[in-house]
Amino acid sequence: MNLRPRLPAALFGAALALSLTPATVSADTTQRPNILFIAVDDLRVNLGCYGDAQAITPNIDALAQTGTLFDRAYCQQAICSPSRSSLLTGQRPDTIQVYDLHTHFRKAAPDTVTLPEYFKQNGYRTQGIGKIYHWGVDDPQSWSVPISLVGDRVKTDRPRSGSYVTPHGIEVNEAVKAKPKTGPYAGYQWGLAYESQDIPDEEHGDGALTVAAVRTLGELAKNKDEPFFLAVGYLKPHLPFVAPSKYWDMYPPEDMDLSDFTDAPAGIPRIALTKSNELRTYAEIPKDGPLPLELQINLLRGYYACTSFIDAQVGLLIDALKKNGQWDNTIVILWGDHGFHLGDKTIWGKHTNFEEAVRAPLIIRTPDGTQGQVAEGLCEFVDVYPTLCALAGLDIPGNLAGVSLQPVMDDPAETVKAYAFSQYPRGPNIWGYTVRTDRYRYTVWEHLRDQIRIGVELYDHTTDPAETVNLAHNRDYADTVKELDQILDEQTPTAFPARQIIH
Ligand SMILES: [Ca+2]
Repeated sequence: MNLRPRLPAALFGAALALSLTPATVSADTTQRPNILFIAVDDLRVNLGCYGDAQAITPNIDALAQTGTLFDRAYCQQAICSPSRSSLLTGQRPDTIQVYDLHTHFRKAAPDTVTLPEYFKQNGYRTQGIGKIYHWGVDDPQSWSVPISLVGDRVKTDRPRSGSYVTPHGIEVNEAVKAKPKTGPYAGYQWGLAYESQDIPDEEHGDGALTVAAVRTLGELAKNKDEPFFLAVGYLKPHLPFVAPSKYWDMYPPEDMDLSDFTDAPAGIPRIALTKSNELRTYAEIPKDGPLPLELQINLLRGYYACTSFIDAQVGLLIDALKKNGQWDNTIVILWGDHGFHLGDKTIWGKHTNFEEAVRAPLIIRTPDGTQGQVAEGLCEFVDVYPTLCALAGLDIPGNLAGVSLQPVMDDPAETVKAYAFSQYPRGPNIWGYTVRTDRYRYTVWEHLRDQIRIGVELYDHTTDPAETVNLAHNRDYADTVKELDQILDEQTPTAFPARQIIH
């Protein structure tokens, strides 16, 4: 996949059409802008507006054409809860001490004022639908009303997604629920990793979230005295890759671009890789070793189908804003909580410090902002909190780790930071710390208890955007490694406040 920005000419037509849509202005234009905050689980930059030629994502592409696409936005840790907790508190993982899926940020930082909570304190009605915080670590004080995790479920007699008879003739949910010790599903935790059925969107979990979100936007439109911060969190394209068959039909297997199925980078420390363990908990996925090509093609199709499914949901949200007369007074932000490896470097999943895992989509549009611009400077997800404050005209709290991206939205040639930092653990005492500069990605893996450096990686993005060759031990780059090491150490107190510099 081409990782550089690409804005197809055809999209400019879409943008023009949008700009000519008759404006329906809110009754009270003096009030603060509303926020529609769309979180998408495990969404990498496999979007048309990010230059992915095989992605069919017209609605997100059109959204990007109404605002600013941040081409190099990085999460702070490539897994759900640490990334989300970081973005929603505006703090780095080391500050809130959230590195896993079950630790709540209020354990280490009880007095944190979260992004939605801050808006609530400033007169907003804050409401959540779907997956905003990770499951089980919701933050009730963030919301004006309790979050709705499942949306408006549709009653149906049809078999639900997951109730599925495999080619082996075994009903998957039953087989996996029983955790059979023998047979084809022995030891698996979940059902199938991918699935398609010819059923309406709203019979899926994400479709039900859209129904609830559209209903809620309609209700909010009746209360013009109170601005809203509505967070909608979609579950796909997170595993399992389940989407209605019409989205699968967009991606015939023979048309899939398989060029990203690559080997591990040359000269890499083993610890940088994963064994794709999350995927391997799903039925019919080999417990170890390489995946058969046909399976990988179906997984790829499934990921793209789920992405197009979510794209359609985003389109329905935008349609609702326009129909309700909210579009001209609503800031829309769309972000994926981290990236995802789709067979590149032999990996299926996240949980790494590579570009594919830490880079994720970030698109922000304001009603009066410049349309269709691409910001190529580095930014981090900790920047989202101060940015939304600035755009809504709220004071930026002084303790946040990030900076406002508003100057970039005013002039996309602006850059507000020289480095983007991410981190990933490989056990209680083993950490990978990574810094992205304009040109390089530099990563160190360190064993804190044993005080040893396990491995070092350097990738030159001017010649190797897919990070296929580790240059850390190449003599020609010795000075670069030294310089980046120094930057990492100098920035550690703010970038990784829990890191112990051991070399
Ligand atoms: Ca996620």
